[in-house]
Amino acid sequence: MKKNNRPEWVPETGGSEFTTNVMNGITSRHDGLYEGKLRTSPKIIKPKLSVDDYVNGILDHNLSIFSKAITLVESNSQAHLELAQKVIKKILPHTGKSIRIGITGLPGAGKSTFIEYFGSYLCDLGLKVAVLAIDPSSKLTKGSILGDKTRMEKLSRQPNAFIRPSPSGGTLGGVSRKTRETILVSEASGYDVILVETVGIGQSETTVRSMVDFFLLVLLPGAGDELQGIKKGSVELADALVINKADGENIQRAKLTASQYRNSIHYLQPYTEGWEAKVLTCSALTGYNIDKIWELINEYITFLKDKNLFQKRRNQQVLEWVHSIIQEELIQNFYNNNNVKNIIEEVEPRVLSGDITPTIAVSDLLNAYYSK
Ligand SMILES: Nc1nc2c(ncn2[C@@H]2O[C@H](COP(=O)(O)OP(=O)(O)OP(=O)(O)O)[C@@H](O)[C@H]2O)c(=O)[nH]1
Ligand SMILES: [Mg+2]
Repeated sequence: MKKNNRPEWVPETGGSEFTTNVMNGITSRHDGLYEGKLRTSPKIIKPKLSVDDYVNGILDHNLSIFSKAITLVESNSQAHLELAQKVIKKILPHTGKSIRIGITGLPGAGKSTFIEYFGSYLCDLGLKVAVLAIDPSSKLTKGSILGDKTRMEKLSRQPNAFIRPSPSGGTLGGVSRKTRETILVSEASGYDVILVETVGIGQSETTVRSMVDFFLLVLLPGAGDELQGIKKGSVELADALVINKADGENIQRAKLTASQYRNSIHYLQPYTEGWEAKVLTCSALTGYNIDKIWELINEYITFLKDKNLFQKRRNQQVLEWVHSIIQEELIQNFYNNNNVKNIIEEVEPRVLSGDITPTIAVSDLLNAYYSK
């Protein structure tokens, strides 16, 4: 320490215990204010990533860029949407290599717990696993599905796992676009298995079915369809049913439930021609039969590939997606149209009072829509 930079009260013989230093003063004006140019703190400008930065980061498995790419895909801003589309177009040749699995079932059936065990099992096999969710109720419940990553504490600690809660906001179509594109980004970044969780109520089930290869319905032991609130339609969408919570006192009940489902499935139209949905019992708590479920999925994928159905179905799904976007956009455009907005409130009561028929009402509304 320079001697002349020490306060005057430091003794001549003072050692390093007197660490206080004196800074040189500044030249000031008569009012005490600094005369020179004030130094402002440097602006922190986050460099914007280019399309190629995103693409290279995704392909190089750069986790930070990968996460940014997902955020980009999930953004609702038009500028981000355009950038995201450019990125997706470039990564497309590197997508499609994963196995996409949908998991559905009523709240409390144990989907998240199942994914936690199953996902960890796959990671232990050396696979990279991405867990996504579609939760149409998330606007109300602030994301019940995967809203809380602690439900998947073990899996979220796995370096080979990536967990993303349901994107929030927007229509189901918007949410499904984000999830589909997140699947593509995950695949390009080397994820081998994609698990998409959804609740077994409403449209979201059909939506998830249309973006996965394999669809698993998680059920509880002991209760029949009616008690479980499961619609026949949900069972018909599934490639396999698992009766979860087959542990402790529930083992026998789970077996019985499984055999009941096996019997009733014969009468249903299989979702995949030639593949009758398989029924297994499992426990997401003890891990019982988790390995069998993975075996079954592989058997199913082999079946699809042998019949040349794997790529055929994926192609169909892409085209269905295109058409569903068109439908959604057109409907939105129709209801946002000012001419339609102007007359719809008069038209509706006239239909109800019998003044005009529904067909005439539609024709009036469409004429309003098409008139300049
Ligand atoms: N005994 C037993 N309990 C289980 C099993 N799987 C899940 N549970 C319990 O069931 C409860 C619900 O599990 P979740 O995994 O949150 O169910 P979920 O289907 O994801 O529910 P939502 O996300 O709300 O639709 C939790 O308390 C779990 O600990 C199981 O195999 N055996
Ligand atoms: Mg859950």
